[in-house]
Amino acid sequence: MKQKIAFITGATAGIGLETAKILAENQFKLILTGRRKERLDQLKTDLEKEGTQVITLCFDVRNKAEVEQALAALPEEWKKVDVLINNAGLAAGLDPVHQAAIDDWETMIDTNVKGLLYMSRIVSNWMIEQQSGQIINISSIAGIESYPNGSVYCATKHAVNAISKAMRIELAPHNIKVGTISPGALETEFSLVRFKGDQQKADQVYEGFTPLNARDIAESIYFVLSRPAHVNIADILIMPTAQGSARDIFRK
Ligand code: NDP
Ligand code: 8X3
Repeated sequence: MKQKIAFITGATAGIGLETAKILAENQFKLILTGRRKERLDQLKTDLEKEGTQVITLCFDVRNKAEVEQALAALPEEWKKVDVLINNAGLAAGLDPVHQAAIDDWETMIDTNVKGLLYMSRIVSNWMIEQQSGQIINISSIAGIESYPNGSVYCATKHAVNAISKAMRIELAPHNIKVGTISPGALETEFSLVRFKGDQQKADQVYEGFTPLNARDIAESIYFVLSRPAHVNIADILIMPTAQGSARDIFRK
């Protein structure tokens, strides 16, 4: 049977990294991206040792020209992508609109919304050509609820949901599945990035309860990918047991 090709953005850490591992365990060929080349190189070495075929692409999803060039340079055989996981994303800052840094807004919008669109524009055309494929966009509980100080991050994830719903309708006639995964509190490098390297602030986010880990989400992604051809899971909202809503987390 032909091995499937999965394209994962943001595979150098967190959800993307664990998803790469779980898909490698399940015989996928992988195209993995991120901006940190050394991490991509290490991941490729590790996965290839286990027999997985891997192509790494080092680019910034915010840069349209870089995205276009990197994807255009893929060997033709590797453009027959079965699965696209638009995972690269981040929060920058946690501040009210009247105080937040405008650069942070631009970083989040350019990465979480525009980067996802640049990727989807190209890869969905490859999928249309083969009349099959599956796109999973990593959204968030922040795409369903808005919380104070998270206005623009929440807006980007609401946008991911809106784009995903429209794309599902657009691509259904082409036999392409589109869905989202919406995690709640999940310990990765996410908070370290949000608080710009302040480890203490990042650790506080996960104090007093057991957060989700990246493997929890990777397993859900694999569950969605392994459904029969006629089943498309449109969204999964996953929270830690201690979490009731984006703002309500029971801490001991
Ligand atoms: P991590 O910070 O651990 O990983 C983020 C990944 O995205 C890294 O591989 C990073 O790679 C990549 N990335 C970020 N910006 C860019 C960019 N401009 N160009 C290319 N790659 C980029 O965080 P998570 O794994 O937690 O985050 C993954 C997704 O999950 C995000 O979309 C996030 O919004 C979402 N999410 C996270 C939650 C959480 O609480 N952790 C909860 C809900 C959703 P590199 O730095 O090498 O470029
Ligand atoms: C990340 C989860 O609650 O920090 O998407 O927005 S949250």
